[in-house]
Amino acid sequence: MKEFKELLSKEAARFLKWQESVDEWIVYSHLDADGISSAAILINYLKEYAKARFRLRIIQQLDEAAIKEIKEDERPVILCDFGSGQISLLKEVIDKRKVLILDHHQPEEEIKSENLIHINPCIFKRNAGSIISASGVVFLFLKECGLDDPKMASIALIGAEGDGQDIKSELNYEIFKQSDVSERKDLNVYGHNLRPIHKILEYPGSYEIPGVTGDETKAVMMLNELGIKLIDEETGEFRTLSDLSSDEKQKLISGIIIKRQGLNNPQDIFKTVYELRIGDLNKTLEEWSSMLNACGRMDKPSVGVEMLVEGEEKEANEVLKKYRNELAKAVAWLNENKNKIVLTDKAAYIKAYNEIPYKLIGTVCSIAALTPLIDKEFVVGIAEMNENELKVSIRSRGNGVNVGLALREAVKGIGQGGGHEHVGGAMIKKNYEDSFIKNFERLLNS
Ligand SMILES: [Mn+2]
Repeated sequence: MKEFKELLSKEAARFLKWQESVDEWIVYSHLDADGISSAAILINYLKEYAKARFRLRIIQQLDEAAIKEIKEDERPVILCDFGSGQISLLKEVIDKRKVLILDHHQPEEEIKSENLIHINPCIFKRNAGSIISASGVVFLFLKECGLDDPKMASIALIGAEGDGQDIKSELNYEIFKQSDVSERKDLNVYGHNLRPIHKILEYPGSYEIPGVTGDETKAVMMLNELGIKLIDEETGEFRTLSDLSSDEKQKLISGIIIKRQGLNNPQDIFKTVYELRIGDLNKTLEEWSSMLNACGRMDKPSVGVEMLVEGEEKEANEVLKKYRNELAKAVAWLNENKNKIVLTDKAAYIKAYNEIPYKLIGTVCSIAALTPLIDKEFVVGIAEMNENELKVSIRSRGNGVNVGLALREAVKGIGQGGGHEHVGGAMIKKNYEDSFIKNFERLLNS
């Protein structure tokens, strides 16, 4: 990625020059974990290094409404985790004001302008969006502008985790080496610091504990047999994996492996766990990113930004609880309404409309794509955004079709959308649902 590095340093010089004449920016970022991490790094830079003022807006999509809002403003603009795919819609803004785009989605077209700085590794390498996050792009760019802070490198990796990326990819690993994130081999489960241990045994994730998986009572019994206490006597709360002493941890690991004897790879229960401490909070990157994601989806992105900046989690934990309830409701709805899933050769269309909040439909599709619930290569969710528009989310299990590109093509003229190889999102006008499905099906089968 030599060309990308050259772009970073060349454009950093221009951005520093811009700062001499700008004292207030408007910043737009995406409301997922990557977008919120991007925003946290960027506003830290604007405050501490550029000494500039800003107004921050965190939104689900850079749609027409958002672009209209940008057009009506007069301040120069910074866009994170979107913008590359909407450059043609931003032409008018770029003609008049300075625009900085820090993104990792497939660019739509390239515009050359004195008013535009466009930082995106996909300009040089297709699908680079899966080897570095927007927060990683923000970090690497601002580093060239003088940012020097391991905490910001760490936050960039929360974004990478949120976008499902490999922390060992070339660019992410470079950021990792500058961060405070630690790595260790540990149990391959989600929620080392977040979930009660018996819940982890009940749903360990990618492997099975025969006789225990799926059965909460058996999970509790297993802990009893191993002599591991379920509840912390002092606080009265459920203990998490990170509360275990190393002796207890060892007992638990052997207990799991013993129960897995007879399976092909009984020892196959480990992975690299990345952990980050901010203030008094110690969490895995997965946990940080799911908390940010919850804050975004529940319309409380600023709670997420504050958690990262202040290392304070009380409010974020409440948001996470509410989010999990909402999500459980949505998944329950899907289970009870399988008859509303329209199946084609390759895809399943979940027509949820107003039964699932549109901000949750993408997550519901991810869950559906990860479970045996839906057995198709492409899971497409459709939910109501407002009176006139539908939100479309797509997840694929991996095959030759690039979801982001196919989706962009399928909504041409009837909406807007894009994404990455396996993940896509769009909004379309309500009356055009059928033509979207027809277009998408044609692309899947061509
Ligand atoms: Mn992203």
